[in-house]
Amino acid sequence: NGVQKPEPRLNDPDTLARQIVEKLTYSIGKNPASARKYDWLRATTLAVRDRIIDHWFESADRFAEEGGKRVCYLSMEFLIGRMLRDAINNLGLTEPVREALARYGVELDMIELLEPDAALGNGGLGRLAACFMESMASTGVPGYGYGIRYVHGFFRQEIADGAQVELPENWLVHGNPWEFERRNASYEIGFGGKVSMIQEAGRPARQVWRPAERVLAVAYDTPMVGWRGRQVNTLRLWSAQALDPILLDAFNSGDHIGALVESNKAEAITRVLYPADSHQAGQELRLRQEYFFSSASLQDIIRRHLEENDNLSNLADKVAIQLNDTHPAVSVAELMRLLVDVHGFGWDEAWTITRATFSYTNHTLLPEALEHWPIHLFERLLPRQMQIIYAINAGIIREAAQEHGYDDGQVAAISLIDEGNGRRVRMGQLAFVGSHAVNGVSALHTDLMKQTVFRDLHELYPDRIQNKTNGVTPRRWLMEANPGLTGLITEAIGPGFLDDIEKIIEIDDLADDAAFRERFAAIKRQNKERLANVIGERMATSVDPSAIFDIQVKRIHEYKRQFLNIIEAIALYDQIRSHPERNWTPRVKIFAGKAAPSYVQAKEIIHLANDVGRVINADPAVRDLLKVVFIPNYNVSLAEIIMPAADLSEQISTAGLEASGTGNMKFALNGALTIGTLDGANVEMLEHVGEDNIFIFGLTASEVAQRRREAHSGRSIIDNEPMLREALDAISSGLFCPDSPSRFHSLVSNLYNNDWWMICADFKAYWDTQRTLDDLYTRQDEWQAKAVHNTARMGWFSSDRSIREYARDIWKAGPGQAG
Ligand code: 26W
Repeated sequence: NGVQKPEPRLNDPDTLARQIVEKLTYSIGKNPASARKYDWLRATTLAVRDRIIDHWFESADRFAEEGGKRVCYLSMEFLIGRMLRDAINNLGLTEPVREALARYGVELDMIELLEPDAALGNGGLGRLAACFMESMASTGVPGYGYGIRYVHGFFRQEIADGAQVELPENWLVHGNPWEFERRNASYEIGFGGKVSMIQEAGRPARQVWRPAERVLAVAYDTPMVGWRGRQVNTLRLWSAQALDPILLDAFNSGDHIGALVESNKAEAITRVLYPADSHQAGQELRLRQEYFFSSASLQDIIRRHLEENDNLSNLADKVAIQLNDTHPAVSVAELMRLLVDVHGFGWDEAWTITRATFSYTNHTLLPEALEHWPIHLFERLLPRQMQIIYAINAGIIREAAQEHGYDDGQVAAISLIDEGNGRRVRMGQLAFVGSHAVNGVSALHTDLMKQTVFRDLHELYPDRIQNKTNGVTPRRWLMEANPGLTGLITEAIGPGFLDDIEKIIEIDDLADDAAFRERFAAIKRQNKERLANVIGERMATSVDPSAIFDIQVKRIHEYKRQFLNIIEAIALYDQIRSHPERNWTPRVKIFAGKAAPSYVQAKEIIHLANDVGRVINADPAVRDLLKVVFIPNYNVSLAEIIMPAADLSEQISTAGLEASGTGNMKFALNGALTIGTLDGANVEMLEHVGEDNIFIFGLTASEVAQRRREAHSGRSIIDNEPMLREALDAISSGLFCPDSPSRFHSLVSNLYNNDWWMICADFKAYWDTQRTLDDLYTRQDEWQAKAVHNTARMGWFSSDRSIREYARDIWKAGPGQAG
């Protein structure tokens, strides 16, 4: 076609060194002698980026040529972390880049640390979206991520006098070399205003929405490089801008501040990520964010479709849109509006297209996390979408009553409008009815979806819910985070597992090979030393790498039960002091994670972990048999250091509450043993690694439900369990917080009063299991054999497998799918 193809780029260190220096010179204006580390990072990024762009164009051309079905993954969060290491690993450039930089005395590992994390997410849901983007590119699915370009990502956490302090995060201050602004891809997004019926001659009457406000959504694209660079997909993030950045009338009449009010208000939409992952914010700005990115994404999808097709009637054959939780669920109403009001479709045909296009993933059953918007707010901000939701609801109710004979009670249960709580729109119900497939993220979670939140809709549409167990990308979470282990496995079984992670099972028999086990253990030891150094540097606490590294890292939440873990630490402290003669196995209990700023109990748990650590770590009586450390500011980059360094992974949520978990998978893949409840994906991990290689304790989900029905309380358990009672008494006495002895009183009294999270109920089983692990750790051969089995048997938990299942069962897109 006459377009000149760029010369293929060579991947040898000479070529790379030349290109990096060229970037340094002509893009950054430095020479190798004057360049600082940060300049080298930028130059390296730009040189690597050029190669990615070549692959990116190739991928785009290929999709256009093939005309296959595309997947659009709509997510309010993408918790990506650093990008350079991932990009060069997937391009196979790690060693040549390392060597190229070494020629100038620059260490790749050092400059990588200067890249800020892209922390556009809270936790599990956002990180899953990032793993899925990488896996779509790696498995050949034409995937487009759509989300929000927050100026401020997830807050930075500092610990001051034991308490969490939130500080703003500023990842864009030095610019972002990975993104490309696309001025040509920008759309108007309306809010508020009125809907009126218009009747034009010779056409059916139709509704027209005239928004009172409009803002511009501007696209920023980031390439997502798949394994071996075979495919590069696009993450498109929307930034809000005012249509008129300065109101000239106001400015000219001297009101310089007033002239900027509009643009401030518009830009506020994408200024900051909401840091709550378990309570609905309920604020107007949040709903604005949700609609803003939903509408922009749909307008973009429609525009591209119409560039390649005559009309929208075949939309569902060409695009699958995945809703990552209900945050983009307003898309269901918005697509209906665009089809009916803007593109002239009849209601029924529009509804068929909409349902065939969307699918929805649920990530939580916690009632307080389910999104529901007050009708008055919804109506004021999105009047036409509200009308459409009423109309969708009427259709569903008609179907339920006429075809299935539903009575009023059953109708109320499936209604999109919750009449009981001051009238609200239930976003889960909207996402469900607007989708052809709805999925949970682990087998247990999917079962519970059918039995609880979606019981009535499941009855009405029994084929709609299916399971898609989560996974994690082995590139970031094994190869990049644990090069030592990757090298050992490659030596043992060859590099085949890098392309097909399920081949990692080939090391399973080496669990019986003493020499292999020793090398496996030696790598774990190095990774523990690396983490010990981080702990030493950041917190001036020394920890002994020969102790068990017992780690719980994740968002802080009552249902995740960091409190149970801390109570066990206190009980152990007490026992070590009372029985110094016993043969205690040294342990380091490591915590990290952020609490939502308004979540009082979660912040108290952080405070307790820090207070307990201060006392225990300073007590000579424990003789370093026990340490408790809380590492501040948990993020993706810290996780990459932590996961490979764990002996023991804590996955101890109250059964039935953790939808899946993905940290559990990262730890086990890196050879940690798991202590955990029968919750989320732990259940399937048990099936894969075998019951000898995982340490399960505690109530099951149905036992928890049963106890809650019986209004179980902790008091009688505490009275009969001296170790638990003494630990709680120690907390209540102010032993860990002499400056304010009542600090943790409410945390403790909750246990006596109702023990909602079953901490008392599970304490003894947890304690006993921990002591079994103490004992096992003294038999290193056995422990390391189990660790090898864990790594060997975790291949199934790759996000490549998850993505292939979505592609085959839900999207009908990607390699091997018609379309
Ligand atoms: C509206 C406030 C809000 C924001 C985010 C409520 C809920 C969320 C997310 C759904 C919370 C979340 O991240 N859930 C986690 O999703 C992971 C990926 O599927 C699972 O592995 C975790 O178990 C689940 O807690």
